[in-house]
Amino acid sequence: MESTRNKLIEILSNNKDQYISGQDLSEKLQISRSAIWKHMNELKKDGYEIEGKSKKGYRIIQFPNKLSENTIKWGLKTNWLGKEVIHRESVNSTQIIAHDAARDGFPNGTIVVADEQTKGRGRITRSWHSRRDKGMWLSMVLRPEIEPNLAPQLTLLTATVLAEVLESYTNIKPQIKWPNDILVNKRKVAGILTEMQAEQDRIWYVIIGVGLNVNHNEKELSEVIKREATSLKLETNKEWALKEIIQEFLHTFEKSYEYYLENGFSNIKRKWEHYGFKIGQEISIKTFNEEWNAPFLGISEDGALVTKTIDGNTTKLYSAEIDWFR
Ligand code: BTX
Repeated sequence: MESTRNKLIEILSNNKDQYISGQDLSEKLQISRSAIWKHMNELKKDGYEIEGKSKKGYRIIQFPNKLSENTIKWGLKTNWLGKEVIHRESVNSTQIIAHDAARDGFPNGTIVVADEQTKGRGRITRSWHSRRDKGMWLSMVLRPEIEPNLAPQLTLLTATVLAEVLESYTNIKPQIKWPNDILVNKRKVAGILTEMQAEQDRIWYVIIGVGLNVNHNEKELSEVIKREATSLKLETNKEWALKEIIQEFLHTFEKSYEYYLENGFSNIKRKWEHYGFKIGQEISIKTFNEEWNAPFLGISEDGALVTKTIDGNTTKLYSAEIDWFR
């Protein structure tokens, strides 16, 4: 039953500019015309808008706002990213599902999307708050032919893609806080988590997880993260269609990723620095034995923070405690 229905949606999606007759549908799906009619009514109940015209047949006009494999694919302009979509209503973490998919041989460009995560992961042992239907909780399976030590560049690339999409699509002014928090008005709207399986000189696969707060109101950003987090809705006073944001993100990511694989990192570095939070300004730095103030000069090819030592020499930092908001 379920699979007939999915097939029906698929056929209608592929024919979106023209009508398809009840007769054709019944032949393709091997079910009676009255069964088709029943399916159509069910789809309408779920929020699909379907036009039925006598003599011409059926045509799909609008997908429901709910996410599903079909709604994500319908109207997606990519060539390979998101051609395979795994959508779940509720998962522990899309990262875990994506790792399983990658190990099971799902192709480069497979994406995993969930309405809700019950154990969303941040970096190290931190967690990521992923409320049902309120944000983009998405992981991508990628199989890049680059050296494993270049993988951090993919995180920086993802951050620039997110910043570009937010700026062009929602008209807000995002900034990237090193290494990869996306801020709007100094509050975190998105985070990125890159995980990989690799041997010394070869990447098996990379999973890039992106969490973006979209339609949360003040109350829905839980107490713990409220003061440091925001959502697109809070910043723009309007609700956003998750499906469209996902599609914009995937489309922009695919283009930037292909460009990066062909041309290297320099363009990404430039873009990252364009959005970089506090670039050119003084920051407070703390390493395990020293504390000092110095200008944030930019990022290096390997994603390190470029700054000055206490003696004034240019240096790269890979990890340090930075007080960004002093
Ligand atoms: P991070 O370690 O930089 O950020 C985690 C920290 O951010 C938390 O400790 C908390 O303070 C804060 N935080 C938690 N949830 C939110 C939120 N919704 N908005 C703003 N701040 C928050 C960043 O880690 C990486 C996050 C990746 C999330 C994606 S979602 C899809 C995929 N699946 C999964 O489990 N993780 C990734």
